[in-house]
Amino acid sequence: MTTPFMEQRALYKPRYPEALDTISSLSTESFGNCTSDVSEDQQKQLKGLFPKTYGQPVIKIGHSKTTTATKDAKPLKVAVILSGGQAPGGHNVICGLYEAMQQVSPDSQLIGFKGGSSGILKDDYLVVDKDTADHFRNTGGFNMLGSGRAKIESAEQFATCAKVLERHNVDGLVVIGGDDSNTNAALLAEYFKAKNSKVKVIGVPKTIDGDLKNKYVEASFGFDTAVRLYSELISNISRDAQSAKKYYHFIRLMGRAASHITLEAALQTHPNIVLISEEVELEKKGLFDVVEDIVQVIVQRNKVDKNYGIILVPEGLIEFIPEIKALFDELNDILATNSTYLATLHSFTSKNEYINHKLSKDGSYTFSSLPTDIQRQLLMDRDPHGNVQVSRIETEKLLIELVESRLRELKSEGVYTGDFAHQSHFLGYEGRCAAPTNFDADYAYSLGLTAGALLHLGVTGYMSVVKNLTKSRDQWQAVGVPLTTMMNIEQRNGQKKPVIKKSLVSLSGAPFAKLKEKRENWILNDDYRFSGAIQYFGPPEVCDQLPKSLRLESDDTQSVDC
Ligand code: FBP
Repeated sequence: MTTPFMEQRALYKPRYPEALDTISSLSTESFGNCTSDVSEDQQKQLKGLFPKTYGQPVIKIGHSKTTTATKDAKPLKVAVILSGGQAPGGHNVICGLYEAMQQVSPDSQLIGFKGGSSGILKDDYLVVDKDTADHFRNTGGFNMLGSGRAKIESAEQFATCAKVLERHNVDGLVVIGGDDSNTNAALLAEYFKAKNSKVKVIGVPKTIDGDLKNKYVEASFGFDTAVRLYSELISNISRDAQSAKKYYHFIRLMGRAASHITLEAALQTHPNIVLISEEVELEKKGLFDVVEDIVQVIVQRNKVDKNYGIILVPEGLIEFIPEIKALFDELNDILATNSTYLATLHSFTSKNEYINHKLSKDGSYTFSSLPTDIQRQLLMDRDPHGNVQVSRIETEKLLIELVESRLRELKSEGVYTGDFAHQSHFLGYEGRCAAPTNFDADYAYSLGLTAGALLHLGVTGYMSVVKNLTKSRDQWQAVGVPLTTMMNIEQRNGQKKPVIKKSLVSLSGAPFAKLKEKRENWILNDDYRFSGAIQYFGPPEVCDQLPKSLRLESDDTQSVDC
């Protein structure tokens, strides 16, 4: 069922770097040495784990003087998966990839496995052809193929994956995913190279969380659209708060461990309070310190007759509060090492008792001091990559409960005279499948073209990267970056594992500096900024905006209006 919006949006032609117009005659140049930021010891371990793919150069894709045109290039057969959480722009990556392959040869064939990597294991796929690409171009969602969080992990799964991909006779696999999915892509690339298989593996940086970025990757696609949508909703809630003057709105925002989404949304909307998990951790603030900070603002605002406000809370906050972080570390180990026994305990009370008995004295104290609902949420299964599912922990409600109880104390002491009424919100899923902004539509499409170019150039174990994102599209630069260069060794599910390093908010970076400069002014003055809805049609000033944090990281910070 189509709508006027869908019909018009389908006509949008994503913009991309000029060099990607003639993929069949591309060449690569080494783009300087590839340097890793991890310790020498970790680099040595990574080299041992990835003997075939570690240490490859970063490559720039373009037309050099030595370019050799390969007019009658061999058709490509490629498989693609969408992996992990939905992010606006996923379909455009597939359209870009499909169109890159068509440039190489009209006989190229793209197949998409359904439901993430489990689709490969089940050999469940569909053929992506021109009609499919035309139907899904510029649309949000991952519904063309579906997605999944399963991981290809055991020797048997690697072998099945190889069997399926080799039976389809594919030249390459493109994994569109976040840090964990791209880690899986690196492992697959190494596996295929070690067995001299022709299957090459390329990753594409996807996630609304914005935590898949580093010195080579400026942004992940999907972040811009999701934050813009959350910012519109926060702006609307701010207007409601300012009109009704009766509620404090505690708004938890998705983003997993990293607070990038919350930071960007704050720069776009100017809430009264914004919590940044990375700062809470650095300042070693306990749960009660965080609550006290909020309470102090509420007391101050009450003195000027403002008993309403907007508080932004990153969903990963709870993992950064020192006593809870320590509790998580203990819980993760207990849950991983006792999973078989725990599966036999069916009631929450019996699980709770067993775990409490295994926890250290401090761990048990922290755990017992939390409300039962939160305890229950902390014990929920980790995802297949060993991550705590923070989207399911209602931190905003925990904060409300503790703030309310502290304000009651202050009221009885006569320090606070207001009435604390509150609303809680969780903004997450509503942003993940929106139609991509122009920026995400163009960026994702360019990443797809780049992935196709990398496969045509015959490399493996690379991430498709587009650089110079704050410049005009003709200055965007397509690059291939070795996946192993982004890795470090971390503790996952009780074991040391190579994983792509998550990027957290840098407290010495320009976006956080801008927030610090501005946020004092937002506490008492209601400086709410109305960011408006995502605009798809109209003047470039509104349609072609970039994330403020991306601009602050790349451009002159004074030129960024926040
Ligand atoms: P990715 O890391 O896979 O991109 O997922 C992003 C995300 O939306 C997080 O912000 C959130 O914590 C998580 O997915 C929720 O996962 P699920 O979709 O499994 O509930």
